[in-house]
Amino acid sequence: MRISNIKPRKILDSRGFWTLETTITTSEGIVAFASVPSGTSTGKSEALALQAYEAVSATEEIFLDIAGKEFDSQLDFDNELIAQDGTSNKAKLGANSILALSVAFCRAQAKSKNIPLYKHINEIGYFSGALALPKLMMLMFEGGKHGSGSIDFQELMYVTESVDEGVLLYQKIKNHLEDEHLSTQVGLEGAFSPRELTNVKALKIMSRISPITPISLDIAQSSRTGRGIDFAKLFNDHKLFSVEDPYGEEAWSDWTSINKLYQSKVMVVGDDLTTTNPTRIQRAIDENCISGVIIKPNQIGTVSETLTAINLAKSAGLAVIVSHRSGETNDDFIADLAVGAEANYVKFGAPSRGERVAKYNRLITIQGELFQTIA
Ligand code: 2PG
Ligand code: MG
Repeated sequence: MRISNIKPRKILDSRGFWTLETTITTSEGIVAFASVPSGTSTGKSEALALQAYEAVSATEEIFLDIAGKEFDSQLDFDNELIAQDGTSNKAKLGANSILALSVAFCRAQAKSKNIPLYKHINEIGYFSGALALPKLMMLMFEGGKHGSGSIDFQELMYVTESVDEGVLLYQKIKNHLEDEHLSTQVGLEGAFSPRELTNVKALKIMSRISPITPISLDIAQSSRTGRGIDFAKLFNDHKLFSVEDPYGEEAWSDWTSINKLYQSKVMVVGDDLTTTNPTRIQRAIDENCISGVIIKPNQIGTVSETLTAINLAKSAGLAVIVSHRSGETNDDFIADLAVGAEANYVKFGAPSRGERVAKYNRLITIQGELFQTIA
């Protein structure tokens, strides 16, 4: 595939910050686009994004090198971008400039093969071919850097089998808050963030509303200012399915301890620890730090490296959770990625803000295509 034209532009993300959208045109006349998200509680070892206006110039610079060149595969294309950048963390050309091109290329190839994007991802990642819908970690309450109240765990989620189930629970929580005259204000990812609630109170509401639905937490410890957490007490008092980023991003030995102690009971999930970076995921595997891993393409910067990270995680038996960022666009690529890469779970926020709903709605469309059903 050859790229004959590109058009990068600044667009807004869900927090009112500028981000990048890039449209490519291939010599076959295929047009494909991608826009990139960014985080609020970013891990220190994530690939670096440039300011949106700088990313526009960097994309134009990249084009000078790739224009008209033949690229046989995603890997071929991504390797060219990685080589042109030449840094270990995409600091020169920016993970945002590179990822927008990489995802647009992926879409263009799917279009050229005339197959759905998730199917194309399934093929280029050499996954098993058994396409299924992932389970959902659907966000109900949010705090820390994502909220504005006194909840300081970043995310409190229900693990549900379907969008239907998650949406029903979200509405039940909303009704409960209204009945209790608590605020239904939402945080960055559309979940409730009432000033009056604490971590424990929010957890209690979730257990009361649905005692049988498993609960997942993202502590986001590296971004937390609150006191250390007594995990023995937390796990004893609340039935938790998983806990993400329970310790700081460089506290490797603490991770090993908590994972060894609780791995039969609670899934320990790496996000800021692992940053979708195969080298860091390998270290987390070697040191037995985690049993699940968050996958965010913009943490590493190309589709190929994201697929490598997923395959590595799978080969070590880790659960794979494909995740959005707090600063999102309406791009729904991660829904196709999750299905195509046969992820176990997705984390797309609450079902209540356009940029989150875009991903859920794409999952519903894919579900319809795969199983001829409505969610
Ligand atoms: C996380 C993400 C998404 P952010 O920590 O898992 O919820 O947050 O995009 O702010 O890093
Ligand atoms: Mg996280």
